[in-house]
Amino acid sequence: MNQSELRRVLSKLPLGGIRYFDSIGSTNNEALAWATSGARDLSVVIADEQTAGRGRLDRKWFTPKGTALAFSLILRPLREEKPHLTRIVGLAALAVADSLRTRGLVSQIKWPNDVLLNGSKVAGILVESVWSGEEVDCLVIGIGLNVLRGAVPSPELLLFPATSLEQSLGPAVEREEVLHDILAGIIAIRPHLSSASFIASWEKALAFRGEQVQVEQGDGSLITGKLLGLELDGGLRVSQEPNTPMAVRFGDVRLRPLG
Ligand code: BT5
Repeated sequence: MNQSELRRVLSKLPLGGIRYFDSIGSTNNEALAWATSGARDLSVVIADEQTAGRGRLDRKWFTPKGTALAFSLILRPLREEKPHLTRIVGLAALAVADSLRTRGLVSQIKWPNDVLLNGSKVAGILVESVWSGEEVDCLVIGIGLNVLRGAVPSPELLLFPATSLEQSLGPAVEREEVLHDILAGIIAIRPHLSSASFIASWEKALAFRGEQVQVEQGDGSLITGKLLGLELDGGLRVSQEPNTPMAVRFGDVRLRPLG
């Protein structure tokens, strides 16, 4: 990444600080350490390559050099944001979706943390927290976005098909500009975190809404039912057969296999 161009583009935003790495293990690890040692609100860690990028549940996230966006934004939640921190993953997903929409692309959010283009994963989000006693002190929003084709791992490494912006837009995508737009989106949407319209926009962007899905929960158990929408805390509302709506708070959504 061209660092001076990166800093020039990002200078338009009210960021708390910027740390850039040509190569790093995981930007989330760096951001968690920085948050613990007093990083300001809206500090951001950006890397051109990750050698130990992480997904949820210790899954790997691949970020080959020069092909993708991999960054972690530190938020120090305001008092009024603290009751709504389970919505932060939606904030990040909506900001990614908006940055794609301004480029003419319609994406969908695969609950809880994936952004899909044409049914394939183009971005993943990992939100982690730093606690101070019983309270969340900081959140780290890690976002990985496949920009060039070379960012997309080979299919045998994947749980779900993946794609890149290049596959929809061609190779002339400026990573710095996309990063700017996602960060600007997070900053712009953040004041609406507690509103009903926030949940409505998130819900509107959900993939598989109204369809039969299977959700694998954190403990490996499966729930099958119709994806109805979101709970107020950002959990998934699924109607299990015959007709008992329930909330899922951690899991991976798959379309239910036919038959
Ligand atoms: C995620 O987890 O999708 C969260 C990914 C977050 C990555 C960012 S990059 C910046 C920051 N620093 C980090 O270390 N992490 C964050 P999950 O839903 O658990 O999905 C992980 C799965 O996605 C893997 O098991 C693979 O199947 C698949 N995967 C890995 N790399 C991918 C890629 N580049 N594109 C699409 N899918 C990928």
